[in-house]
Amino acid sequence: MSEASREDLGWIEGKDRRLEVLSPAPLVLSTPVRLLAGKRITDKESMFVRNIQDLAEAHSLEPRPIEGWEIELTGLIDPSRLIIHAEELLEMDQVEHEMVLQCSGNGRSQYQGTPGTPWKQGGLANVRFTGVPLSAVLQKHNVRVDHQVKYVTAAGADLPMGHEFQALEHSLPVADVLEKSILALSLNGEPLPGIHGGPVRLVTPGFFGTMQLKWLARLRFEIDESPCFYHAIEYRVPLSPVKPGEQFRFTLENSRPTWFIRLMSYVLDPEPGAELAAGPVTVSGVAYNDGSARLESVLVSSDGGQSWQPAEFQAPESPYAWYQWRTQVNLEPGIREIWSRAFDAHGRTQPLDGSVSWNPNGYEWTGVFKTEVTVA
Ligand SMILES: Nc1nc2c(c(=O)[nH]1)N[C@H]1C(S)=C(S)[C@@H](COP(=O)(O)O)O[C@H]1N2
Ligand SMILES: [Mo]
Repeated sequence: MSEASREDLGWIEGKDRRLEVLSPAPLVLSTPVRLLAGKRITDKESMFVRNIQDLAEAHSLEPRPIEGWEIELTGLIDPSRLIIHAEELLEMDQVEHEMVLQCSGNGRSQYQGTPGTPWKQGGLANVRFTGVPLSAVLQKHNVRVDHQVKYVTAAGADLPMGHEFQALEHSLPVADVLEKSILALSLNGEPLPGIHGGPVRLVTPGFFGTMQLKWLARLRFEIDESPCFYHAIEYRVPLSPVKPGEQFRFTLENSRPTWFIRLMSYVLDPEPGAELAAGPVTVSGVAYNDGSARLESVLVSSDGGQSWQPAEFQAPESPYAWYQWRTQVNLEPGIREIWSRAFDAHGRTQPLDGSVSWNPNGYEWTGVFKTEVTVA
């Protein structure tokens, strides 16, 4: 364990100073609503950071050298071990995904009595990742994946630093990995910054942030899910509802990983706590899901859900990107809440009471979004 990984590594030069430090080590930075509002793409300066483990040499917004970076592939593949030299990816055809990057703990502070980082809505971004499909790399090297393989387990080069001193790794369903995962080399058209996983990140659109493994070093093709603490105990939700406060012992059988992004919408403008004049106000925000169905509508209420009006939006080209929506509401004087609620073509929506999906670690908040403003 490197000592540097345990201490506060300081501010990331170039990050917007308005980011809120939720933890100095491991580094967790939350993006204030005003830095997300009105922008289709979240710039690297405004992007949230969620390290479970720090990697001292990657504590920068600068790109990291790709020369000499290796990714080891093992498990039920033929050949049984393969080293990918990251430089070779530069020569291959690249694909781009505009996509939501969202921590599965985002919105946690709205649940009662859940431990962990008290995220409001700042663990969220919409960015462009570019890289080489993992399936193309396998094809290039004539790698055969055994038909028994069910999961691909990915790990970064970062060192364990949690109480459990286990290295972070996550397992993803092999079908999704072969269909969607890319070895990402760039972010918003520039070489991937160190703090966001450079030089190589495993990016699988439609999956929660924790599954987007930074500083990719190892991939294992396996029958079983990883027993790693962060995959087998944390970053999971029970398969059946648990009452708030109830004890729950996580096993691989009674729970599932926080894999697919849940349907969500947010009011980004006005920002929470804004002071406004009475009358018509333009309200705007974003909405998205896991990319498996288009959004059908976003409804907005300024009277506590008694009446709802549809917002306008245009579907983005990428199914994994957020939709930007806007509408006008009429605000009466007083303390008011502006609510937003999205619906998708699978018939999914945000429950009026988000606490119905309460789970012991407070993941996957998907309740109706509520912003409080003061109207004079
Ligand atoms: N190697 C590695 N990958 C990681 C993490 C980490 O600590 N180490 N944190 C994960 C979590 S929980 C999230 S939400 C996202 C955050 O991505 P960002 O820091 O680029 O915003 O990275 C994920 N990938
Ligand atoms: Mo996360």
